[in-house]
Amino acid sequence: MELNELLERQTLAIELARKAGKMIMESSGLMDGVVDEKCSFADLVTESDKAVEKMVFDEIRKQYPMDKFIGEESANNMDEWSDEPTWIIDPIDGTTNFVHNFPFCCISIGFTYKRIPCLGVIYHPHLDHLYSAIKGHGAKLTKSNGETIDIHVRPCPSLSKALVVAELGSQRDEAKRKCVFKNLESIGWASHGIRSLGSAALNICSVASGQLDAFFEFGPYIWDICAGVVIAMEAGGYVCDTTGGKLDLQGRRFIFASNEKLAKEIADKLVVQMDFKNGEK
Ligand code: LIP
Repeated sequence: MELNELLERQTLAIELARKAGKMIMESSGLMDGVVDEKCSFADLVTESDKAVEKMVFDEIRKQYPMDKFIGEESANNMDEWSDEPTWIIDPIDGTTNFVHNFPFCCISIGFTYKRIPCLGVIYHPHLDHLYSAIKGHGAKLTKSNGETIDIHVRPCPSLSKALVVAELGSQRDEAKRKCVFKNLESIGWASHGIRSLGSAALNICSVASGQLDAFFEFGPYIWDICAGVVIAMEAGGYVCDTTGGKLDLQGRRFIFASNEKLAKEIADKLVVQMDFKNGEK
């Protein structure tokens, strides 16, 4: 896909991310609002998730009616992921934070062509921070004062010098509980520490902008990470599967790190793996 076609899509994605951010800020704090549960009592969805996703898809369809769409809140009736130009969107990443009025959630708009993530836009409305990247053209942050800066991962020589983000996730079954806590112990005890912030997309942006050194998780979906993959790699980061192998965007397990050596050190230290592609939930 030509750069000008991606730049056009990036402009639309940024406009819609900011519009979605306004919707998020006008409706946050829904503990007493309409909150439904998905796979567990900790896996939440709100009317705002659905409204934001509908707005974004409707607006994109007006300009790109032939593009395909995959979204968290309509995943069961969306397009199958293919080589076609495809928008992959998490309308509110960090929904649990949103419901609890904890100011760490975002909209994540990713775009793939021939199954390659090539455009990512992530907007954190509480800070008015907009992260954006086009494959091969760097990663940028536009701050609340309107200044746009290039973002880069920070050098980190080893896990023993790393600040790592990891999540409990929203599943509540024994296999996941074992995976989360055995790995938290193994990685946490060998690092400067673990942070758990509740948004995969913003965790990735924190690594991409040099605030954290690595993020790993078992469970999130393609819409949680698609935009972040572009931003992290364009910021000089390294992305792989939790085994250290090639990232599978649909594998629901990943390591984002500031460099390959750190990513591989983390992969070696993960003591429990989960295989979501072959049956594990
Ligand atoms: C969230 C992810 C997070 C994960 C949560 C949840 P959502 O996405 O960003 O990394 O730990 O369980 O999946 O559901 O808020 O869009």
